[in-house]
Amino acid sequence: MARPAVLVARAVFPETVQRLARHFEVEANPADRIYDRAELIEHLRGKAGALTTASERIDAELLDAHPQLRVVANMAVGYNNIDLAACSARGVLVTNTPDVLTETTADFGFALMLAAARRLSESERFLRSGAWNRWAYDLFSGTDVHDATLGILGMGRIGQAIARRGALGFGMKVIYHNRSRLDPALEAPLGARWVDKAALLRESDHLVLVLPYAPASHHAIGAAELATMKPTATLTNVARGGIVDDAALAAALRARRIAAAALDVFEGEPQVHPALLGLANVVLTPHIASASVATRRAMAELAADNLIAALGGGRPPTPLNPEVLARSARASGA
Ligand code: 8YV
Repeated sequence: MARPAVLVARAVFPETVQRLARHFEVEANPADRIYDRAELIEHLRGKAGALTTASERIDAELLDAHPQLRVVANMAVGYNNIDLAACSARGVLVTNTPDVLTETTADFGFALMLAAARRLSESERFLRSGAWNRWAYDLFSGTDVHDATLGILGMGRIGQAIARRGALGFGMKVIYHNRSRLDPALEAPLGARWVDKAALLRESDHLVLVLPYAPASHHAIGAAELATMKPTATLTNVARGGIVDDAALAAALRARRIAAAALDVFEGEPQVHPALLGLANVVLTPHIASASVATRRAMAELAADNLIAALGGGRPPTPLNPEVLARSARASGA
């Protein structure tokens, strides 16, 4: 029987591609060209599976062009690049890569928060420019992180991992807002307290965004929300571009409406709002929160595990729409 064909849409570890090639006819993309829509549709021709990243948009139009496509394995925990309902409606299984990136992403979120609060990038740029010629009592004085109030918007796995770092490592008071409250058994060791969004904005010294992007979270932080934050507060976004209104944030930072921000994700990335680029009090990184070598390997391997299991008729480790599996099991009489 012919082996299924799969597309690895972006460059990944060669070992992962080699592993997939033991199971499938693989079309890889070692040059790491980012396919535009027409190219992606073209490259998916004849493919039963695809290993995608956040840069590939999988929607109804693309699915309708490829009725043979059965599995989309996204190498990311976030999946706002995929129309999950459209996939489910067409029996296409979708998987993501949760858990393996939780601690690495939390490390980076915490690092960004520290960098914003203690003005790390700004002061380093100053030193490198040759402008440092003396100590001064107020040179780059920032805001303390220890003992401060850490606010978390979106208290999923990564939010909880950031809260652990804050509560247990830095003695921070943790407040959070989430659609649903955590189990008290999870709240207790962190001393974490659920608050409504208005209180979260008002009370946080350092607010970290870790919620998934969805139409409902579009511009969850805009001018109105920023206006209610403390003028000494910092804002960190390791979630998705579009959750913050970047233009409104730039205006708030310029007006010192809040003290500083740190952003790893942007609306329309890799484009960055030009107003942000010109500001000293914002730390900007190119969507690298999950980028430790070990974690990126684990993400690639988990995406491959998912493809291999799903196209082999097994149960993939991390399905997003397992109802599709149940349906195909029924259809095959399994
Ligand atoms: C990925 C991420 O690197 O997992 C996510 O949701 O944002 C990052 O870890 C990126 O999305 C590439 O797919």
